[in-house]
Amino acid sequence: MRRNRPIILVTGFGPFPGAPSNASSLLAEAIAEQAESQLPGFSVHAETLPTEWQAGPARLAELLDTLRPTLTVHFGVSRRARGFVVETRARNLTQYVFDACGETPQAESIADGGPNEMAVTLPTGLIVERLRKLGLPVQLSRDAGGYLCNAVLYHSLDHARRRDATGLGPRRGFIHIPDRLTPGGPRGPTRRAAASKLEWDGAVKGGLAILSACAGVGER
Ligand code: PCA
Repeated sequence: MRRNRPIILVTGFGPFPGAPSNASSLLAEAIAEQAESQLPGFSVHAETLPTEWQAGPARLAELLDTLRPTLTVHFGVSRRARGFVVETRARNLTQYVFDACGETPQAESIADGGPNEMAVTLPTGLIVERLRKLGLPVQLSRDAGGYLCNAVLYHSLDHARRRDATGLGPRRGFIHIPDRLTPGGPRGPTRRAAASKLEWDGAVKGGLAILSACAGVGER
């Protein structure tokens, strides 16, 4: 990582019950690798967060405190996603679902007394515009679920809110991608894989376009 450049943090998740390998982690790495040349003014850092109620948010807090990224884009997989799903808010709730180490959330809310919901601070409209221009499938979503993706997004936005009273803090947001996405193409001739409109190369290209849009790089 080069010093003195604004840092972009891109995260994916590790495996979790029902998802023995997680495409979001591979995608975060692939994006970061290519981003260094496409976003030369930035230092891009990829990280895989554990899909665990305790360790996931804890690792995220550590990364945000040490790297102090100007932009953070989180990626996670979704069974329902057919393309890029740009989340627009995080909600202060958890679903009683087992994580990668067999634990369940400790409470029904993420932060006791915290805001019921928080809006992401990425230019979501611009992201949609850029991805559509590339011919990639994309949609906006107001429901990031009740599992670790929503929890990590909530923690990420809450972290920015606490550290930055002006509300003009670092940009942070979340993108869901299809769970069947793999570097070699969709895994097996399943119906879900066939229904996914996003291929690996498009996912990497789209991921880079998302970073460029958020970092204020490229065409207006
Ligand atoms: N997807 C899960 C958690 C980790 C991931 O990749 C979710 O949608 O919450």
